[in-house]
Amino acid sequence: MRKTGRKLAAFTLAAAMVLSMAACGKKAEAPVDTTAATTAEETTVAETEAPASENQKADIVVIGAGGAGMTAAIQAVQDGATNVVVLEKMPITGGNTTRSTGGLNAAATKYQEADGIEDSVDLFVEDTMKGGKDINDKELVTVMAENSAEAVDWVNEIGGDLSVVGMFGGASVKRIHRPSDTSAVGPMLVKTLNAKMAELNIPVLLETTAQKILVDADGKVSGVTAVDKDGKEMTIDCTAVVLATGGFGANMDMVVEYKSDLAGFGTTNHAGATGDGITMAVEDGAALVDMEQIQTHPTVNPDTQTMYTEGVRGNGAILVNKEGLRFVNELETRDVVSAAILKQTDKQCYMIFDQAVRDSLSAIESYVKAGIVTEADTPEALGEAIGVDGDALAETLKTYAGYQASGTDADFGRESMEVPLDQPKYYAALCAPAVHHTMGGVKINTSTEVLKEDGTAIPGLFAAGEVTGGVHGANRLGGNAVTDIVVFGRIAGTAAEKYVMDN
Ligand code: MEZ
Repeated sequence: MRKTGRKLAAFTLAAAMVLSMAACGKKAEAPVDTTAATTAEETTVAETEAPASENQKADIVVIGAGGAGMTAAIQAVQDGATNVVVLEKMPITGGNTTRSTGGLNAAATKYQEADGIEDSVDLFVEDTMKGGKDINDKELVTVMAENSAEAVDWVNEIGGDLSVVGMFGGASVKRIHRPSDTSAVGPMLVKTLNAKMAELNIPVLLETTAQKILVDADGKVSGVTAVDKDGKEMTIDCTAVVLATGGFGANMDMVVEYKSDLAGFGTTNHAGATGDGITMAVEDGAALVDMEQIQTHPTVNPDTQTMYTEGVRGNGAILVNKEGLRFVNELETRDVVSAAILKQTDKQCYMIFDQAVRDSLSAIESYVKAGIVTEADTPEALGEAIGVDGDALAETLKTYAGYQASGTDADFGRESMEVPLDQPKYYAALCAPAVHHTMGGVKINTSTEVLKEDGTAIPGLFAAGEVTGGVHGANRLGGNAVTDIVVFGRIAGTAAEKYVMDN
């Protein structure tokens, strides 16, 4: 049974009122039941008459307005939830999803079928387990793979655009789904989720940092305390919480605490990825899993920390060291490629591609615009421009073109070689590995319930996305983060709404 029984608009307007009154230095007041309220004016009157209190009420509080949190909130409302509020500590929504480029991995989709790509849930599970060195929670991986095709459809149904299928590291077949214009997936997804949140009137309190998930004497979730940008504290009583605060890839102290050899590395993460949700869940007894499993992305500009999407390699680019030589199968998993780069001169390498690759992926235009790609008319001139032996680079490209023509990479066994890399212009981008994804986090079951060390669930607490651990094991495959946030975000929204109805 729904406890608060208010229309969604009640929280939206009341919440806005809390913020504006806090800004005026007035004491916040509890929203009264404004089911009948249809205008801001009526709600304002009702609020003014309500007894003074710091408390707000919601059925579900989602902590974190990244991809997982917004997906959970939308799904909960699509399932019938009427009083959902989302808290976001940053001034904008999106979290790390905003920075996501490559796409969403999904198996057995209509888009793969249209391209004649044979894939299956089993193969997706197998690739993900292999990429994760088999320490992944196979049940979670299976649920992710089983729901991946529907995740693509759901994103498209709510106004998104995932229809082009490409190749990524660690995948046996083309499986990563990206926008039809081959642009970065993250901005498209965040824009889509923002628009759906607005259409469904789901309130987001920006610059509002959750501090504690409250539990009652029976250990059930009962609310969330939070603080807004002016330092005003609030408590939101609620029945369920969806934790979707992301990982800790921007918290270098925490990264180094769990994996000391990453000291001094850069990060691809947005500033808000500091692991607060993990700390909050632990305070309530949540178990953690795989915390020391932290992934570096191999192709990150060492000066700007801009990530060059793996899609550039998937569409044909190779990696060469400062001697102009290839040194790895560029489509190996990220742990393997990162480790290989760290063995090269200066622990850096160059990603090399040609005009055909540039034309195949519009995400590349942003790197060119940012001035972090060097171009030249010939391989020799490119080498000279980046301080690499031009003859060696030209020889490497000639050899690679031969491998591409024969279909056999005699040096490193790369299977997908999309293009011969012989179309001027030629391009080079300096790369080094940087912290990218924290695979560890809060332990969940396949219903996204947060689990304690004894395996029992914390009633009313659900989690989805990078705040959780177990899905990706020791190494996440590129494209699986977006699958994770959409699949488990949706499951969390549904589970939280059901929990509210049952409690
Ligand atoms: O999943 C990712 O991290 C991803 C797709 C990154 C990228 O290289 O684009």
